[in-house]
Amino acid sequence: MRIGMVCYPGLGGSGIVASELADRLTQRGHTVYLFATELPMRLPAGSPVRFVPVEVPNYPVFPAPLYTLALAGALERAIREEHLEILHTHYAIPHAVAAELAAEGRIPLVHTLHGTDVTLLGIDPAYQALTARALQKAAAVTAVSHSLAQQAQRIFGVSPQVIYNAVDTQRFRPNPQAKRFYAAQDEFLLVHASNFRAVKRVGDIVHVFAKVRQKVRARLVLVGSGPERAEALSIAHNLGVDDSVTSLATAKNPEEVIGAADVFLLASEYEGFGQSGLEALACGVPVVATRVGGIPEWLTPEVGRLVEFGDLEAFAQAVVELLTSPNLAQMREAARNYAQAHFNPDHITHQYEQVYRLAIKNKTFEPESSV
Ligand code: GMT
Repeated sequence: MRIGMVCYPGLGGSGIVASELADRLTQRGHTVYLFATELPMRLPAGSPVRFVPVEVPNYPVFPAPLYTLALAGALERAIREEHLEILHTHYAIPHAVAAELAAEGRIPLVHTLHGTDVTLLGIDPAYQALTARALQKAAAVTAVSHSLAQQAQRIFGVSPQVIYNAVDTQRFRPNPQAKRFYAAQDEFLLVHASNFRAVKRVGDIVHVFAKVRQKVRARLVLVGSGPERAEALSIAHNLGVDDSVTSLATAKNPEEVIGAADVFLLASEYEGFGQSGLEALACGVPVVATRVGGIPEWLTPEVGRLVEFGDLEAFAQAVVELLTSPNLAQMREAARNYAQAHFNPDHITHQYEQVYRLAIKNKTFEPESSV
């Protein structure tokens, strides 16, 4: 198939899912054009995916750069000149509307919902109606968890097919020998990785860490960067634990740190799926996370603990319980086996291929009316 794929290029989970999927599709013989404003960070070096940069020209008359229109223009051109057979967008806003504008019923559209495109931006009156219309007209809509699919039904009136995210267990693997770079021999290593947006509640992670430190010797590594990073570090300072907190803002290979951890922490207020937690499991690292969104769909008691959002005392207790559990080694092994068995990239790529094939076969995407 000749597939067009659209994503955001930064450290966000949807860009990671899209880039890795695009690459795997090329390995299975498809031609994939990946549209983004910059080369997506997780696109493997040397990948045969054809990256199409979306240039967003600005002009003093415009109140802001016209990303949606520029993207639609790039997609329209590729449909005509590269003969795309299907277009798959990641993160609905504004990609679903841009794709519809570009395709006008000529090729089927598939949209994957990831999280805040439904729960936060999806309920914004500025975006809701047009996004709902675009999703309803699509050949297929998928969501990364059942929880998110239910929200999409309520907010956009669509019934997405659930396709869980995959994890690359070659890349995300145990790396215990690196622990010595971050913690002393008698210290536990706790790791959190994210894009430090408010929804990730990194401040809560630091509060939890301070509580854990009252019980066991431990260090915290914060991997990644974003708007809440400075605030999180200032909380560490105010709580007097900054000496035990390391911030790796520009880690190129987060898996090397995550793979060295004893426990991974995810305190989010919401997660459509929670990709970083799954990556930790693949590294053989048990996860303590909040019971929100799609997380309870993959975080089982055999590989981690769920705690109620905002209950920092219970969070810290769960972390200490795991760290001091005689079953920790067993749990580590179980975590990796579980990630390998249930979130296998080949299996998940095949699920998307089936969605594409069906969409192309059922060509029910003619324009509703033509002028
Ligand atoms: O929805 C977002 O916040 C953005 C999105 C992204 O692009 O970073 O992240 C979402 O997609 C990931 C991949 O499917 C999920 O693992 C994340 O849970 C989800 N983030 C949120 O829902 C907050």
